[in-house]
Amino acid sequence: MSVLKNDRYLKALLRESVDYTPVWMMRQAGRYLPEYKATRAQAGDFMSLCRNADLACEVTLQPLRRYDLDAAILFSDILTIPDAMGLGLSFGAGEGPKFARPIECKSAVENLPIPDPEEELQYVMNAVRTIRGELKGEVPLIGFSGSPWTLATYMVEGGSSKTFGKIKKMMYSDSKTLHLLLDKLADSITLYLNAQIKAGAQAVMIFDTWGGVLGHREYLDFSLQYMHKIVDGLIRENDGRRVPVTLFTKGGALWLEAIANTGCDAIGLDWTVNLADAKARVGHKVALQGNMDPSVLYASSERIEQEVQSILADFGTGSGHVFNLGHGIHQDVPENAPKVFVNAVHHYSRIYHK
Ligand code: 1CP
Repeated sequence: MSVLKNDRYLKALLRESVDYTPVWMMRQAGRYLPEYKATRAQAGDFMSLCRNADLACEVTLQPLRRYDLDAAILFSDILTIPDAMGLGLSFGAGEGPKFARPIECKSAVENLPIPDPEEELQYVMNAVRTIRGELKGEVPLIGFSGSPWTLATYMVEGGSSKTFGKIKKMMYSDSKTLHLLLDKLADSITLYLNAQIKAGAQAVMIFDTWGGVLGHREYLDFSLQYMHKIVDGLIRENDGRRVPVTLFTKGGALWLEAIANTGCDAIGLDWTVNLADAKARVGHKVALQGNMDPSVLYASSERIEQEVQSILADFGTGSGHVFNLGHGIHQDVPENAPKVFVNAVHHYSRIYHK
C-alpha cells in the first residue's frame, strides 16, 4: 500500500500535533454534487451504486476532486447490515429507505442471521479495497457503520420515523426483545467494521443519528452500552498504525463524559454544544469532531468564514480537533460554499497550531 501523504486527520484524532486543522464533511458524497447525480443515474438506483465497487469509488472521490478535504469516507449506507440480514431494503425515487420485512416480534429477532462481511457484505469490502487503491495514499479512508440503536429504529419502524413509536413501544413493553436485537446488531457491526479495517479503512466512525431521541437512562442502556461493546471488539491497530474510532450521537451533548469513557478516540458533535465546553469536559481523554451547523453553508462566504473562525476560537490551541459539519451536508447548498468552508478551516486554523 502507498505511503499516506496527508495524515492530519488520523493525527488529530489521536490528539497529536498537526500544522492546521483537518476537515471533512459528513455526507460529502451525495446529491448536492451534479457529478454524483450523473453517476447515480448511471448505476440505476442507490443500492446498485453501493454494490458497484468502481462506481462507489468514483462517488467517494468526487468531492475530493473539488475540495481540499483531509479524509475520504467510504460511499455506502448504514442500512447495508439490516439488508444483509434479509429485511429487504429499497429506496423509492426521492423517498427515504423502506424495509419489506420489518421486525415485528421476538421470533423475527431470534431468526435474524449475523451476516458474514466477506459474503453478504462483500460488495462493501470490495468498495473499500478499490477506494484504498485509487486514493493512492493522498488522504486516509474512513469506514463506518450505524449504531445498533440507530439501525434498530429503521428495522422496527420499517423506514424513517418522526415519533419512533414502534421501537419505543418495544423498548418500554418488551425490552428483552429489543436488547436481543441490539446485541445481535452490536456483534454484526463489530464483524463488519473489523472487516472494513482489514480491507483498508484507516479509521472508523459509528453514526448514532437517533440516539438523541432517547431519555437519559435509555440512551445509556439502549444505545451507548452497545456502542461500548463494539469499541471493545474493534481492531485498534492495523498495518502498524492505530485505527481511531469516532462515535457520533446526534443530540448527544448531554452524555459526553459517558461517551468518552467507552474508550473511543474521538466524539463527533452536532452544533448544539459549544466546543470550548466540550473540550473542558472531555478534551483530556478524546479528540472532538465538528461542529458547524450545515445550514451555515446557505450563508454568504463572509458569514461562513466568520462561523469557521468562531468555532476554531472555541476549540483554541492544540491538536485534537477535526473540523466537520454537525450533521450531513444539505442537498441544495450553493456550489461554492463547501470550498469556502474547507479553505477557511485550513487558512484560519494555522495560528492555533504553532
Ligand atoms: O438518493 C440518493 O442518492 C440517496 C441518498 C443517500 C446517500 C447519498 C442515502 C440514502 N445514503 C447516502 C450515503 C451515505 N449514507 C453515506 C456516504 C458517505 C458520505 O459521503 O458521507 C453515509 C455515511 C451515510 C450514513 C447514513 N445513512 C446515516 C447516518 C448519517 C446521518 O446522516 O445521520 C443515516 C441515518 C442513513 C440512512 C439514510 N440513507 C439514505 C437516506 C436518505 C437516509 C436518511 C433517512 C432518514 O432521514 O431517516
